Amino acid sequence: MKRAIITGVSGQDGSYLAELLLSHDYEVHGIVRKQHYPSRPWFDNLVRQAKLAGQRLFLHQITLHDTTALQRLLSQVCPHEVYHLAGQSHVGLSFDIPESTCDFTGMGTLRLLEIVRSCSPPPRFLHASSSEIFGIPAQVPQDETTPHHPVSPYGAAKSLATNLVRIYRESYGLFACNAICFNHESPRRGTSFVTRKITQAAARIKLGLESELALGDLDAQRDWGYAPDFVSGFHRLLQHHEPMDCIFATGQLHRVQDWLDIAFNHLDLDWRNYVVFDPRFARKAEPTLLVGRPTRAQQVLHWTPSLSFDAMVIRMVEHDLQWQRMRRAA
Ligand code: GDR
Repeated sequence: MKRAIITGVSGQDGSYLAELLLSHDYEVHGIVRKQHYPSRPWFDNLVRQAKLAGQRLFLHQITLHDTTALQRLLSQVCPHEVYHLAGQSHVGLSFDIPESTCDFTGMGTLRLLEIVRSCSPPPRFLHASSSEIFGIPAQVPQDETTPHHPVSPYGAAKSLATNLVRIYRESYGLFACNAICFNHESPRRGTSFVTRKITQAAARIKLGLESELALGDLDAQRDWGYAPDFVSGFHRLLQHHEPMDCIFATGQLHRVQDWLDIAFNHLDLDWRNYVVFDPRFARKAEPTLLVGRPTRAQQVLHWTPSLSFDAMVIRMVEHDLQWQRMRRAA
C-alpha cells in the first residue's frame, strides 16, 4: 500500500486529492492547522468516509514552522509521496502580510525540501506552484520555460519556492516537481476568492438573503479550470517516470464579468442590478494575460480538463443554491 503525506489537506485541493488517493488505496496522512473546520462540511465527510473505508486517513496537527514535528512525521510514516499544497493562498492579502506570506510559502517549502532530502529513501515531492510566478509575463500563453516576473509578494514567494524545488531536483537528484497551477475552482473554493464569492452571492440574492455584491476589477482576466481535474494532474505528475515541472491550465481566458453573466443568468437575474464597485477589492498590481499552455500535461501525462468553463460556473451556482436552501431550512 502506498503512503502519501498532504500538507493543506483541509483545503479545496487537499480534500479532493485525499479523496483521489484514498480511491487509489493509498494510506493518506494529512497535515492540518486545526482538527475541526466547522465551515468546511466536506472535510467532516471525508473523515467519515475514510473511517468507513477502513482507517486509511490520518490527520496530524502540525504547523509548517515546526521542523522537528515534520521531521518526526516523515520518519514515522516513510511516505512514498509528499504533496505540498499548504500556504497563504490569497494574492491580495499578501500585500498586507508580505512577511508571513514569504515565510510560510517560500521558507516553508525550503524546510520541507530539506526534510525530504534527509529521508532514506527520499519520497517523491510535489509543490503546488502558481501562475502568479509569471505576473506580467514575457510571453502569452505561458509554458514551463516562461521566465518568472511576479507582481505580488505572493507571486514572489511562489517563485522562490518553485526555484527551490527545481534546484533540489537538479542538485540533489530528488524526484521533486512543480505543478504550476493556473486558477482552479470548485464548490469547495473559499468564499473570499472572486469565483465562489460570485456564485455564493448569486444564490443568496436569488433566495432574498442579500441584495448587493461588492467587487473589484470586473475586467480582470484569468485562465480558470476545475480543481478536481488539477489534483488528478498532481497524481499523474508524481507517477511519471521522471521528475519535471508541469503547467496545469485550460488555455482559455475569461473575465470576472463572464462569471457574473453565467452565474446570474442561470438564476434569471441581471447582475447589473446588484453589483457595486468597492476599491478594497482592487489589487495594487494586477497580473496581465495569465493563460497557460498545458501541452506537456496533455502530451506527456495524458491530462485533459473534464469540465467546460460554463459547466463549472453552473455547478458552483447550483451547489451554492442548494447549500443556502439547506442552511435556511435548518
Ligand atoms: P487570484 O484569485 O488572485 O487569481 O489567485 P482571486 O479569485 O482572488 O482573484 C481573481 C481576479 O479577480 C479579481 N477580483 C477580485 N478578487 C477577489 N478575491 N475579490 C473580489 O471582490 C474581486 N473583484 C475582482 C482580482 O483582482 C483578480 O484579478 C488564485 C489563488 O488561488 C492563488 O492562490 C493561486 O495561486 C492563483 O489563483 C493561481
